Amino acid sequence: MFKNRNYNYGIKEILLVFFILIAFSQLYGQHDWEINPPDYQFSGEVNAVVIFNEAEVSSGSLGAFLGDECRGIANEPIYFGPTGRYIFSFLTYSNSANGEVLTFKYYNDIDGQTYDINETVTFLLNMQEGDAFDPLIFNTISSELTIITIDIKVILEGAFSPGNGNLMRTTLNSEIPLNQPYEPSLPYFGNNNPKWYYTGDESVDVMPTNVVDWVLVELRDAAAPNQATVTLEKQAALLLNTGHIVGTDGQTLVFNVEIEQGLYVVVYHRNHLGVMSSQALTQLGGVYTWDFTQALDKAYVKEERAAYQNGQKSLPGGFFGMYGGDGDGDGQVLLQDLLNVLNPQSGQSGYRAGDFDLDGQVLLQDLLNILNPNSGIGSQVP
Ligand SMILES: [Ca+2]
Ligand SMILES: [Ca+2]
Repeated sequence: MFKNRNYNYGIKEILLVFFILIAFSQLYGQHDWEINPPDYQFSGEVNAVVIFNEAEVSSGSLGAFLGDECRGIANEPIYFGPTGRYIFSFLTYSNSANGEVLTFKYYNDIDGQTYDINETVTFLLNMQEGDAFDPLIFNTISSELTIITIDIKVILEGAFSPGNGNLMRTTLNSEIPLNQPYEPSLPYFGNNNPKWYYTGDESVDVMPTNVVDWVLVELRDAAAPNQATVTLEKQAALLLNTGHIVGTDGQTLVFNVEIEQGLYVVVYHRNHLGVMSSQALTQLGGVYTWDFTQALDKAYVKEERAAYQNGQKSLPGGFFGMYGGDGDGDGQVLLQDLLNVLNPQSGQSGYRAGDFDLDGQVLLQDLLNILNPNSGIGSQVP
């Protein structure tokens, strides 16, 4: 009896310490990992140190995962006196006695970021992977995200009107929406998949008077332009009458990306054909610059279209710009742009897809000066 009471008291004490530990650990872990151990039949122990920036960490949290599913959490490492190392010691869980390959993430409480761990552990019932004296070594996969600035210059054929040091007119300025226009309701004039569809929330409080229109800037990373099909990052931005593209803050565009091979830039406009840089951009003092307006071959042309050299259009005065006339955003100037876009909007004013010359009205000139001459042209963006 006496022994029994003593025993119960001991459990309560242990539980109290346990709950204090849990409460305490929750002060540290700002990650959103969760696990409910009773959901699992089997467990196995992992003891590891984490290397971050070439040094073993002494804080933060370590999580085990199967896909997106959390399978164990060490909310903080334990200091192990004999070796002076900080060990993440925790149970991982599974309903398969063996064979599941667990991946790991490290939550860094100092920068508030989560990092993938390079190593994996194959779960085995009652396993003990590593111990305090000889822990597993987990390496964080370093993130090379860097802030870069991008200075792009481009002309929209429809707005082209050089003079007074500028390249385009801003006739449409008062009609330009304050929110980026690249997330229209679909289908967009019969097209379910506009090339430039983008759900970002870029907006301005007031549209600067030197803005021609919104454009969409997309960065790609590839070893060669014909392989540049994977998007790194996109941003809706403002095209100025000088041809320069700026962010909604009026400053040079800023991106936070990891460039592994070569940086290619794509510029889209809602009713002009997109263009991609024909070469990887190089940087000078952290600024990546590309001027599409200087030469025809600044815009990439697919290999099978090389003979035509029509990645963009030759304009009067030795300038080069994006072809107008793609009203439905499918990357081609075709009959549908006349039938589905221009014709139904004929005579309308405002911010219209069929207003290819960006003068605020859908008129015969949009057909005669832009759509007809460009009929049959397709975007060369890969
Ligand atoms: Ca089209
Ligand atoms: Ca017009």
